[in-house]
Amino acid sequence: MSSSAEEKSITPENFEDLKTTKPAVDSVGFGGIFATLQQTSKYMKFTDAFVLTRKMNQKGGFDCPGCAWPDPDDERSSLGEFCENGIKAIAEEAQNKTISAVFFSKYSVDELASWTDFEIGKSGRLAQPMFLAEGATHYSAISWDDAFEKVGAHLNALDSPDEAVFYTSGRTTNEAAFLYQLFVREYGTSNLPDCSNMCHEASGSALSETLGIGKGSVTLDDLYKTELVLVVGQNPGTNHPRMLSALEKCKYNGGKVIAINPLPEAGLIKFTDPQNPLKLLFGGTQIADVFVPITINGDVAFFKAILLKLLAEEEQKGGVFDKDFINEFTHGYEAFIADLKTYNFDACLKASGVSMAIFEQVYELILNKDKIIICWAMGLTQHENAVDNIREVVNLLLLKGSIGKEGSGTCPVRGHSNVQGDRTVGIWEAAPQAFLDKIETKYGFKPKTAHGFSVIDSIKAMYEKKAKVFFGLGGNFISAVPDTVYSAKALSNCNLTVHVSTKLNRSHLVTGKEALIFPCLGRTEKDYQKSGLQKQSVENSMGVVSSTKGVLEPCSKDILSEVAVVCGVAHATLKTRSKINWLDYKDDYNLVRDDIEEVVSGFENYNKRLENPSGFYLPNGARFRKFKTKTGKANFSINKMPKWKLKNDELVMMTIRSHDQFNTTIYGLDDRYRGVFNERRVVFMNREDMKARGLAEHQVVHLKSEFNGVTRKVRSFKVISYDIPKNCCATYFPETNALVPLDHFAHTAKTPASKSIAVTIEPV
Ligand SMILES: Nc1nc2c(c(=O)[nH]1)N[C@H]1C(S)=C(S)[C@@H](COP(=O)(O)OP(=O)(O)OC[C@H]3O[C@@H](n4cnc5c(=O)[nH]c(N)nc54)[C@H](O)[C@@H]3O)O[C@H]1N2
Ligand SMILES: Nc1nc2c(c(=O)[nH]1)N[C@H]1C(S)=C(S)[C@@H](COP(=O)(O)OP(=O)(O)OC[C@H]3O[C@@H](n4cnc5c(=O)[nH]c(N)nc54)[C@H](O)[C@@H]3O)O[C@H]1N2
Ligand SMILES: [Mo]
Repeated sequence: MSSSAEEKSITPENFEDLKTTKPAVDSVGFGGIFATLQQTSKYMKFTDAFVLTRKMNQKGGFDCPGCAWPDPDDERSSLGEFCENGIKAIAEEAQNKTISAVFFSKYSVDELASWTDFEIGKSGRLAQPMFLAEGATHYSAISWDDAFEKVGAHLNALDSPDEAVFYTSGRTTNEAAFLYQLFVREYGTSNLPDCSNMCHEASGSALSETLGIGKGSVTLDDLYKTELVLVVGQNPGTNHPRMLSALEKCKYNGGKVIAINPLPEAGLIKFTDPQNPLKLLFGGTQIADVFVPITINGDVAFFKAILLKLLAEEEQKGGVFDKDFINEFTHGYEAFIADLKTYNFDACLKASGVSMAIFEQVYELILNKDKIIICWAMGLTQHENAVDNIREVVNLLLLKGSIGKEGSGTCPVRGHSNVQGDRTVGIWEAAPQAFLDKIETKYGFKPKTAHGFSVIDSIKAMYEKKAKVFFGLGGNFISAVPDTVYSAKALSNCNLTVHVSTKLNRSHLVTGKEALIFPCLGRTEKDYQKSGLQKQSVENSMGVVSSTKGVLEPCSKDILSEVAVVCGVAHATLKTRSKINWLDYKDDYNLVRDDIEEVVSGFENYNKRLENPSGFYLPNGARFRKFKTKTGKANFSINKMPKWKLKNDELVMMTIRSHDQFNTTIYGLDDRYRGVFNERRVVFMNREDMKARGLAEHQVVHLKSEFNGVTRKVRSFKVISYDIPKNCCATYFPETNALVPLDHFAHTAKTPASKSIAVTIEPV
């Protein structure tokens, strides 16, 4: 008997050999350089490693497939604009091992699913298209043409195009993403869920409503010139290491930094630039001037406390709020102030878990600065009240007039390297009508206007057998989504699951009745097509579009670019009923960019401007105080305090990234900055909470969550005592995703609440 999809979706429960030390206070430095060398020498050819590090994030080189942090517009380090975790990302992609039919005939799907995610990832690059027939135990080889026909046959057999789901992960380039959504819309559905639904969707919702653009407003230059940066719910030392160089530059120019986080993350406390030899010898920069150890999901309460104190000062002495800005550019001030006055300062501060002494330091800085930037990531977006978190951040910036002027504004720090670009070019289950109209004008078919499925809706639809084909362009759906066991059942209900991937992952093992793996080129590889070597383009977290061009030879002759895969699937599915010559695009990507220029605003002269080595900025109204909201102004908003309470002995759990992973890709088993080595099945707890439960260091426990009467459980985690506020705990994503209830998500944005899960700890 083969194991069930539910069994295969869960990571193995066995332990490695956990070692813990005191967490680091310093980030990068020699430790980072050592880790980088280790990573490249273990998994890559030395010559490849050399070529890659020289070309990474260089003008005319390739865009790092890691995070979306921008490159400096002007000077770039001649050593390569890279970081330890960028090197890990490319080492993972440019592995010197490949896997093809021989590998898949040796290992059954069941056996592969019994491996850890770390082992699965290290098996090598996918090198050949593979097919899993109904009832088969092993994948077998299939030709590209047969595979495309199979997808087409399945899609064309559905009763309605809405029975198919087309997921995108944020590494996909603008060119591939644009063609993909175009195909999906011509096929007839708007079911385009993407990783953004689980990531910064709440930022998009909150910012569109309040400032008229779902993206951040600042540039890198603003960060250098600001007086004060708040880094809220973000761990840049691990997830956006190059951001630390920008913060360091800001500090050098006299700026101050406040870090608001339940954990004293190493990079935020002290940073040593790996590209500056003197700093390496003489110690790094103290980054955070104030560290605020907030309770998980205490941010609305904390910001309300700040807003109340600012209001009191404004009413007593005046001169605190930027009244000229508020009068000219904003809407809803009076209603916002009236609502704010209904809150009590002491109650807000208490709910935030922050001491009066620390509060006052933060308050003084905010009171006395006029150029403020607020940066945030998943610590704000993955809560039920995520949209409120971000709208409250905007309220603060609006009161201070700190938007649309130099050194001020919003900075949601995006995750995947092109997640922002994918949305810009149309990967959106809820695309605006104006965009759909442009598609209709250009291509002569009417795209579906009703909104499609987000990630959460897609899982429900598959579970209820309303969706029967799942297609993933990149990503690792089963490990990334909430409620693993329920979601595995949902995927296994499908007739066909297809993944376009560079590397093997758990989603290839938790399949529909039939499954396909389409191996594709990665960012680092050369993309040869009929018209010659192709470049592609991406948009970073600050709205700069630039080109990316691989430098290594492809890992196999039998893999295709994502663009070629999309064209192949579109051609095989739509055949003569299409109004588009799909196969032309793959021969020359300039044609795709010409189309994007016609359909998406801001891309005038796309091909020409892409020749600029630094790329070009997309239009951004908020940056210039042009707010394209319903009121035509920047909107104040009214946000409630989160209501939910912990029961009995529950703790609130956040699922976070270790230093050795990129989302579901596990680079290694260490979390160096947090002093955790050789194990991922851990739960970080406050010492008092451990004591109250009689738990010893490294004791083995199970974790349980209860939501709306449903109990979910994950087994075998070791307790680590840590500097985390009382009643809070932390585990790594994706091992505990099975505890995240599918129906616990951010209002408006539907982002799973992966950072506020009520759990109980059960000693084994
Ligand atoms: N190396 C590496 N780089 C990456 C990624 C990766 O996995 N590895 N992932 C990429 C992606 S897709 C993304 S979205 C980003 C993610 O980047 P981050 O958002 O930095 O990633 P997380 O580990 O989820 O960290 C969230 C941080 O928020 C804090 N936090 C949790 N809950 C709260 C809260 O309620 N309030 C506050 N104030 N803080 C809270 C946590 O302690 C943690 O420091 O990174 C991108 N870059
Ligand atoms: N509990 C919990 N869950 C979370 C989160 C959390 O913090 N906590 N974070 C959420 C967030 S922020 C995100 S963004 C999602 C991430 O969700 P996803 O984007 O779906 O997951 P990744 O792990 O980034 O995807 C990794 C896979 O992408 C494939 N891949 C890598 N590079 C390429 C490429 O260039 N092309 C193609 N076609 N494939 C490629 C590889 O096969 C690899 O196995 O997870 C979300 N899930
Ligand atoms: Mo993300």
